Amino acid sequence: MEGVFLTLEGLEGTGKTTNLAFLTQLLEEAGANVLVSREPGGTQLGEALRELILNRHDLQVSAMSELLMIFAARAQHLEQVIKPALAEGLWVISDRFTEASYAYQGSGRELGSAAVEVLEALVQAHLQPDVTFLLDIDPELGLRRASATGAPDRIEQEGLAFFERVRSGYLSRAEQFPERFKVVDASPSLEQVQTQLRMHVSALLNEKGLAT
Ligand code: T5A
Repeated sequence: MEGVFLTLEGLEGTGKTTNLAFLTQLLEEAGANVLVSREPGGTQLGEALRELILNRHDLQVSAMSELLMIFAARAQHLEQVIKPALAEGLWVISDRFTEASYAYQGSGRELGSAAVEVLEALVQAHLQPDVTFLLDIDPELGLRRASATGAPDRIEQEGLAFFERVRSGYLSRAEQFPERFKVVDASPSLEQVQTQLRMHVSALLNEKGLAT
């Protein structure tokens, strides 16, 4: 039996971490076996690369090097964690995946989508998430929320214009792939955000034959 692959995307402070727990709970209550992971990360190599990408403020990292390290982490994550879990029939939720590369490196760093597409084809072949939840938020509000959670990492130190480009990148991908993306307005209260998520998850569980 093949599992189900869900990804959670959005700007910093949009509520991914908070809502990951909520999604997991909804799925487990419906009887799904859930595996939660994250990118960059999810494996020992991926977590080491994450540290280099986000927290080594002493290193110079070009946009292309950043993209390649993220895909190196993703290749390991896919082989070691995601594919085996899907093969076992688990529901895998990844806190960020390739849509973040289109949004942050393709749009934010202005590398363009073609560079991301080449690596996506090489690393993933035809594997795509079944559903991508995009928590959409105005960057100013997202960054304000994120600033409450600790010191900014290397990417969080970017200016507002960068995050505006990231947001437009996400939204234009959502327009391009309306079947896979579920866009959720992340600006209202947590309760209102979770009402929207619950609606999408109920539809998905029905589609997969699991009662809610
Ligand atoms: N990256 C990653 C790339 O550039 N390319 C890639 O391909 C990939 C995979 C990873 C970084 O790596 C980059 C993107 C990122 O810069 P990350 O670990 O995913 O970073 O983390 P961040 O997005 O930085 O995580 P944050 O913790 O900042 O944001 P979250 O998880 O979206 O937000 P969360 O849940 O921690 O919430 C932030 C605060 O807001 C509150 C929460 O309680 C918390 O205090 N909150 C709300 N408050 C009011 N109303 C609501 N609706 C709220 N929802 C949450």
